[in-house]
Amino acid sequence: MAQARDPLEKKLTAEETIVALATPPGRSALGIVRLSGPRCREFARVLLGTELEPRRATARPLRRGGAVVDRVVATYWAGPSTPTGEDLLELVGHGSPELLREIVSAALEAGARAAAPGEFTRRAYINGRLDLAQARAVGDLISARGASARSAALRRLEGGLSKALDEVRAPVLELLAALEVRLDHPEEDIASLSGDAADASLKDAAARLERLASGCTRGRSRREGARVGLFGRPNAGKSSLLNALLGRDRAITAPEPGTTRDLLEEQAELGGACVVLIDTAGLRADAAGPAERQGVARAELALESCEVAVLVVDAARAADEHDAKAHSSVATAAARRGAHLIVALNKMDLVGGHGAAEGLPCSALTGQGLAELEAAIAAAAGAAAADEGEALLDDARQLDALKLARAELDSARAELAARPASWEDRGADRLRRVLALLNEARGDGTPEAVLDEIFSKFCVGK
Ligand SMILES: Nc1nc2c(ncn2[C@@H]2O[C@H](COP(=O)(O)OP(=O)(O)OP(=O)(O)O)[C@@H](O)[C@H]2O)c(=O)[nH]1
Ligand SMILES: [Mg+2]
Repeated sequence: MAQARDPLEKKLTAEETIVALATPPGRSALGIVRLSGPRCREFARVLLGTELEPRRATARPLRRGGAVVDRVVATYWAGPSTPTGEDLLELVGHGSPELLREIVSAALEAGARAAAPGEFTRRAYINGRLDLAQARAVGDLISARGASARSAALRRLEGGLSKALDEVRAPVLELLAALEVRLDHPEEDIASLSGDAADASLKDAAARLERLASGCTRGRSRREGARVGLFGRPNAGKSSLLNALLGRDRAITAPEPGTTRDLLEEQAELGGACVVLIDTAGLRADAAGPAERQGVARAELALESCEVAVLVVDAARAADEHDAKAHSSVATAAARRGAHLIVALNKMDLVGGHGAAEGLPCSALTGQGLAELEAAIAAAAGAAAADEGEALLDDARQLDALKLARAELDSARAELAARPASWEDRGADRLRRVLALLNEARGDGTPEAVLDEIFSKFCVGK
């Protein structure tokens, strides 16, 4: 578990006990009102008229101004081994919005303060129960759409970043300790540290850092879903396929070629994968007029940014040279960028028997082959997310800290090689800086404004 952060910040907020509805507003079987802070136990006494035993769910009538509001199940946990690192009180009431509002009001009247968005998670962060990557993962987990985004957020919530940083920290700390003993006690006859051993430790730390940094590529496709573009010749049925995959009429389709001009992006969950589906203008060199030409340019741009390219082919037409050229340009761009290519042979309902071309036969009109197409997109999107690595960290500032730490280690090695005899002093300085940078990479010392921005995206009660 990470250590507690800035003691000043802790003091500023720790005195107040916060309250919020933890379940979505609206009618449901049950609703949960949650409190966190030092006065939870006292509030439980006021609201429920009884002393709660820690970790023991107790059914009690909850009163506001003498009148019973609801019969709730209350559980009290004593900090600091709670999710927020503070005392926690959970009140499970019946799921009526009016009633739950009453419970929150009763807590406010008892002296609690209404929680700001994300404040529970923020307290967990302040109290060292979560590192910043984990705190973000909480938000990602709640908003994650699709199984793969969910499992990625869960992995980050398990604290991958702090663990990975601890692994880098270990050899650095060990070496620094060895150096400091010699620096602090020059009079004592401690065998001088072998240059080889020091270099091995530095090299080890640098290698661990490298592994971590390479796993920290931007996790965009994990958050929003892989970008899946539909490309192909005008009239091939790209917009029709988009609509069929989404299950609703999102894009305009029409019998004449050149219908779609703008890029059209839509989030969707396909076969358990969260994706951003992108409809594009049909690719053709002889676009009619400036709007269509711009559309083609935008399609080409989208081809440069998607992780999965679906080449939509009109299987009912014999391919002419323009088709062949457009198809090969999509395939070439995908191969060059390492994007996954899927060929959809559309309009199979118009083709007698099986077409000769390779790809997934389907029809936007009849729905034939769409399940297979969806599965292929989901598999490619999953593979694209895996290509990205663990994405433990995607904050530019934290990534920079990792890069700087790496540079410090490299400089330390270079200095050690150049001047092994007088290296210890400077080496210790560098290692201290590496440790500070590793803390920064974990999110320690993140400016208040950045924290505000992160936690304000949470919902109240989280
Ligand atoms: N029979 C049949 N017609 C289809 C199928 N898919 C699309 N169409 C028709 O083909 C025409 C073109 O479809 P769109 O979806 O607009 O094609 P597009 O690729 O988006 O075309 P542009 O936007 O002009 O590039 C429309 O008349 C659709 O109804 C299909 O699977 N079978
Ligand atoms: Mg279209």
